[in-house]
Amino acid sequence: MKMTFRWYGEKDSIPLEYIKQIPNMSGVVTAVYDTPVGEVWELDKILRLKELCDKAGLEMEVIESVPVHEDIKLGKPSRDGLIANYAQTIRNLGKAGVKCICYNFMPVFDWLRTNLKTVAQDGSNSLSYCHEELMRLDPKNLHLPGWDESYSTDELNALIEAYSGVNHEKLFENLVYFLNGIMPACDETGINMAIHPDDPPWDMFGLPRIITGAESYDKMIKSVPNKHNGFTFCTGSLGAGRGNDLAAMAHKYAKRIYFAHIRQLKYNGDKDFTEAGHLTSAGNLDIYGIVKALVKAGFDGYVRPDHGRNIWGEDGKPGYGLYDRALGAAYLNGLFEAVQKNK
Ligand code: CS2
Ligand code: MN
Repeated sequence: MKMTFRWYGEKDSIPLEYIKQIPNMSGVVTAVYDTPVGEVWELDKILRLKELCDKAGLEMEVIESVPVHEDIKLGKPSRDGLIANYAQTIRNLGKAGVKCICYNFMPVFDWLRTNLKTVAQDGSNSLSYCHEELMRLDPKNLHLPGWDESYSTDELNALIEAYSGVNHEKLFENLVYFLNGIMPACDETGINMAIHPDDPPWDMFGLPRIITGAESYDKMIKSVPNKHNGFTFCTGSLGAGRGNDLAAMAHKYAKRIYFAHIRQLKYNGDKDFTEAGHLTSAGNLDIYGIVKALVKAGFDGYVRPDHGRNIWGEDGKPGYGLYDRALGAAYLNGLFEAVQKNK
């Protein structure tokens, strides 16, 4: 296992030096943020990022994310050119020593929450999701926490409309088409693709979501058996689906899980949840059981503490402050060490 930490590049308020000071930190998970989706990431930009990491004594072996253009998900004719660009980005990342790319295939939106700063009794705050509140929003005039800067209302409506002809099967076919198009670049560079599950794992505003649990994992492996087609096992995303047995999934897919995002949820009702500190005792997911299942089944990938709370007065990017994620990393280091020694 290699412990990593997400870093939003030079604009991140958390300096690499601080990240390096977290015990057992092998590297950062980052991305080139100023290239429009669909265009090739220039080698120079990638190497500049790598140089910053090198100087801080941190590896840059994991990228999160190389975003997938909506035209690829929609299966538009322009997709072939966009897939060729994606493959070129993979080759450029390979030249910089990248080993794993996290991506997702969610239409229009990535993660969805209804509140980014839900205050807990102890004064900390975290992200939360309330299904009823989301259902009350006007789908023609959507304003979602964290997404208002990404699209204008017209753009958003046009994009949602474009998906009316894309059901779950079609979206999955488009994913397979995309993967088959990039696997040669992965074979050449040795890079593993690690799809992030849908967050939360159910349809939203009539938009299909297809990476929701064990069935989706089986279908993906069957459709694209190449070993470079693998998973980002995000416990918070999958764990919002009450039917997912995370320890069983961790055990079954350990060798295809190239990247693990570990975080905790506290359930409120059937679909609702609030994100919590990483400890097993802080929520409903058995973090210890998940780590144990991963280790016992031979998991050898990258791990990062996923979303943390804002604590100690920090006003960090929602989910991505320094303190609680550092505590999460420390806790996960302890769990991994204990489980490994008892293996
Ligand atoms: C992440 C996702 O912050 C988060 O919620 O887990 O945004 C993740 O980076 C993407 O879905 C990966 O493509
Ligand atoms: Mn995640």
